[in-house]
Amino acid sequence: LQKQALEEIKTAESLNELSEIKNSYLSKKGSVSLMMGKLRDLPQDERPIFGQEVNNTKESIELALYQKKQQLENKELLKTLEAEKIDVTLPGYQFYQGSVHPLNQVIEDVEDLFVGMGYEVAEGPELENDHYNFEMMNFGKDHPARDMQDSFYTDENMLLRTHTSPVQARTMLEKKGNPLRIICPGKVYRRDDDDPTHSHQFMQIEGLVVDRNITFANLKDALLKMVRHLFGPERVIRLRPSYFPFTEPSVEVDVSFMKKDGTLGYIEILGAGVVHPEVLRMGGYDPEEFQGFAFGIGVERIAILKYNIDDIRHFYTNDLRFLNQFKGVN
Ligand code: FA5
Repeated sequence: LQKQALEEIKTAESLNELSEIKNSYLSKKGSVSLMMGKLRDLPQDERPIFGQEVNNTKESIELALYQKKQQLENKELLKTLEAEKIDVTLPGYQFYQGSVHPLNQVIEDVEDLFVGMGYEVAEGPELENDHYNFEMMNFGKDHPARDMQDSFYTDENMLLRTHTSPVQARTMLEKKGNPLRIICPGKVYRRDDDDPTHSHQFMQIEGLVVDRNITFANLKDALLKMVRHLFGPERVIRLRPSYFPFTEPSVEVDVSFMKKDGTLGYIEILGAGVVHPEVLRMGGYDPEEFQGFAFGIGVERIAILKYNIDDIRHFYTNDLRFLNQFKGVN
């Protein structure tokens, strides 16, 4: 029996075949078990020797099965490896890698600069309450300056924010009278006609610092640091006195650029000023103790100047011929 089993195992060609062989010898009704069953029919004194022999047979079959199984498994593994061989000399697939949108590159750059100066990044909703967008920013209900930011209202009280300044009010209330430094990038919306430097939806980065002993000099320092960081020392900047209901005094900052005809032009990149005492008071700060400065940067305008773009609309048409030029710029 043992000889026959070992012979069968030796010639088995697959794992399936091997498992059938195992069944036919070792299962409950297999030959080895049947043999063991014969034990009862034998005289008492022959039983131990017979039992021993059947056990030996069983063990040698098990061992042979085990060895053969390993051998067959190795063979199959080799077969799969052979079949799945990779030809490293074949040309690879091309992966198309995206790039960071130029406006996000500007935002990340400005954020990094201010975070390095201790500012926190804040956010606010794009669908904003009239209360935060205007009233907390010191525009009364019929304030004429509301016309400066012609708005998209969704109902009487809600509108698409016209600037990132409402985040100033939200942050002040959140900080409950404690000093703060924030930078807040985001989308804003106005009923402006689209042209090469205006879009009805554009991006701003708001900055706000509230602390003790803050003056206009701190604002000028922050703005100059930013402009130099973005454009280098050779650009000319111009500070113009301006008006916003939420800052006093207020300025607008223009940056020079070379026009197509070779003459110098200026593009307005931001509005800024010293926070109006009324805005501080509404935000929960005593203007006798605290002062602040704030600015709102036009992100597209920065990108236009930095990368010499001739039309703001390029940023929103998702033309890959345009976008691919910004791969790895930052
Ligand atoms: C404001 O929106 C003020 N909230 C800025 C501010 C913040 C002032 C904090 C003082 C303190 P203004 O409307 O000027 O201001 O817009 C700010 C900047 O956004 C502009 O300088 C310009 O760079 C950009 N901007 C304005 N309108 C558009 C537009 N339609 N398309 C693209 N950029 C625009």
